[in-house]
Amino acid sequence: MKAYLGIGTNIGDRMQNLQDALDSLNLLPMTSVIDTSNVYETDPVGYDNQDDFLNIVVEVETELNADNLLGACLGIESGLGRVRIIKNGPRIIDIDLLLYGDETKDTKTLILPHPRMMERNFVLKPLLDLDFQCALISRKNAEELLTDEGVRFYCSKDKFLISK
Ligand code: GSY
Repeated sequence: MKAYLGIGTNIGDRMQNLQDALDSLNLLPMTSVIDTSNVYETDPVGYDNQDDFLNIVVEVETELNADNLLGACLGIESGLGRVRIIKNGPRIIDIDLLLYGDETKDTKTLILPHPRMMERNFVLKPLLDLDFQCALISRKNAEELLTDEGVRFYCSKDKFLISK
């Protein structure tokens, strides 16, 4: 199954945090990173008094089901040192499951598509770098909602080393 993950970081060496997250995703069973967006520097959303984020969106191919993929992402966040102190506050790494194929879901632990993804320029801008296909969300709809506010190109995806 093809899935899209939104990744954000605003503590420490942000590019290294993104690379570490990509390496960890590639180490998951039955899962490969297929492509990543370019990197965007973005104004914090939800809690202003914190540093700017770097954000990317990543396409993975996985045989894990959506719940197990989400669990694996939470495990990667913990493994990379994320601690939850302030709601919407600074974080070494945040990995959100945005889309899992064309699956819709609404449980206590997982809502698909991600309920706030279409309101967030820091998700839409990198998502549109990718050749994403999803019956639930059209490119046109994402393009119409994107405003570019608070989102700046930071560097090319070529800075990442993706090796399986
Ligand atoms: O939901 C992801 C974590 N997050 C971010 C983020 O990744 N980027 C920006 N710009 N703001 C954010 N607020 C939260 S919470």
